[in-house]
Amino acid sequence: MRWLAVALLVSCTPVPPPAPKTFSVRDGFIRDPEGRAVILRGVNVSGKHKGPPYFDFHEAPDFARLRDVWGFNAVRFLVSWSAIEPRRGEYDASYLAELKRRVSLATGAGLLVFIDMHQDLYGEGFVGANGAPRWTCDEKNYAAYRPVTPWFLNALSAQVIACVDGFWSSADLKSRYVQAWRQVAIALKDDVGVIGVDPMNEPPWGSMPNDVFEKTRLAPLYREVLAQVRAERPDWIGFLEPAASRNLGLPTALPRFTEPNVVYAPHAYDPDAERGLGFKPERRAAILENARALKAEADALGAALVIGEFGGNASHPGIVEYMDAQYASHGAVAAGAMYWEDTREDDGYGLEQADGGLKPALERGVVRPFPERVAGTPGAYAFDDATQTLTFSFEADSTARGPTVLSLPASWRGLDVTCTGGVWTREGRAVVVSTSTGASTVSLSLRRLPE
Ligand code: IDC
Repeated sequence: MRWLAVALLVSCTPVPPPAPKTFSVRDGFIRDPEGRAVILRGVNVSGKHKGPPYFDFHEAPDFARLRDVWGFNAVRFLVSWSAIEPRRGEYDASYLAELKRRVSLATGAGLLVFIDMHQDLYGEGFVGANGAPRWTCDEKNYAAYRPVTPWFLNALSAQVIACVDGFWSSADLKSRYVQAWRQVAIALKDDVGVIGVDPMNEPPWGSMPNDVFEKTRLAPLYREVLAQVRAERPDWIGFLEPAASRNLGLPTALPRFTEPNVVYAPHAYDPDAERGLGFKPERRAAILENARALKAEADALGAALVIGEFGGNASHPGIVEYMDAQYASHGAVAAGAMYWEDTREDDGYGLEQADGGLKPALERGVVRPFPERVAGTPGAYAFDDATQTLTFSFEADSTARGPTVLSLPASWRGLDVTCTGGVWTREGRAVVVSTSTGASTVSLSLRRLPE
């Protein structure tokens, strides 16, 4: 009898609830289904995505190269409201089908994808601009527009501001926008490699003070977009940007969201480099300081931090130092970061030359090893270009299932590894670290051996 009672007791012990099979955000990091922290490093897949034909060159081998040769694990994939709803109330089914196909090529290559609804300078009606469809604003604004260079100064144009204000004060247009997002969610809902949405690129604040705008206009729109897409995919993470004013150094006033699974996804550029002046090495400290400020803002929001855009023109002076400073700034706060952009152009931000080869300066500055899955709480990661050494430490967490994984570019062959607190093995391109229960701090140093 006693044995039976014990057996019953054992068999009645409640089974712990199954871990979510999806990605989520907890304790300042994106978490994979195994509970490991995920650091996203990758590229913006953009280029021709901003205007017709709304896609660039990427087919399966191009996504495979990003993952298997350069070692990235993520893509910020650009879509355009103009492409989705070219005429009011009419969705372009062939665009949405091609979107599904292209995204499936990226996720099929092992990349995690989040979707960015892009806009620069309101929309397509303005020469050189992209985003909102032409029908969303009065033609007289487009006709009166006189563009200046560099492109971003056109945000001050009276006509652009008129259209921006028109959008934010129109319940009807905002509703069309969130319904366009719903179409994206319907198209991509079965793709498990799509992990979230970036509701609006660099939201323009128009004539309202930027902090009032973030609280009264932007945050409510984010909530509506999240509600719409989560009706299709409850697990999708919100990669939420501050107003574009953050690029001018103005801290965000976004409120903390009650919705779960939020990533703070600002952009980080050096203002002088953006104006085409190249990068001055003495600006490194400012880049590092800015990432620390962004991390503090993410913490205040209860969010993880992913820098949704950083990048530079490889033909301008100081590009290696610029990208090295960027990498150092991301590593110091264990943030994810997405290079702007993977397109093909000789004079521009494109990672690839017009003929398709990787630009050597960007290979040096951007194509670097990083910790991609961490069974615990990531500490800082850093890369020393002179000695070709990655250093990284983390606090192991025995509740995380699965090992810690560091992603290396395929060009990293010979390797010298020092590891304390764990046991490492090499598996193809990756270094895989397992931790015995009890070990808390794990420290790693990976040095690339000369060929
Ligand atoms: C840039 C492109 C450039 C294009 C311009 C306007 O690199 O070829 O002419 O947009 O469409 C951003 C924007 C992103 C910019 C990028 C680099 O989100 O669209 O791309 N940038 O300037 N914000 C700050 C920098």
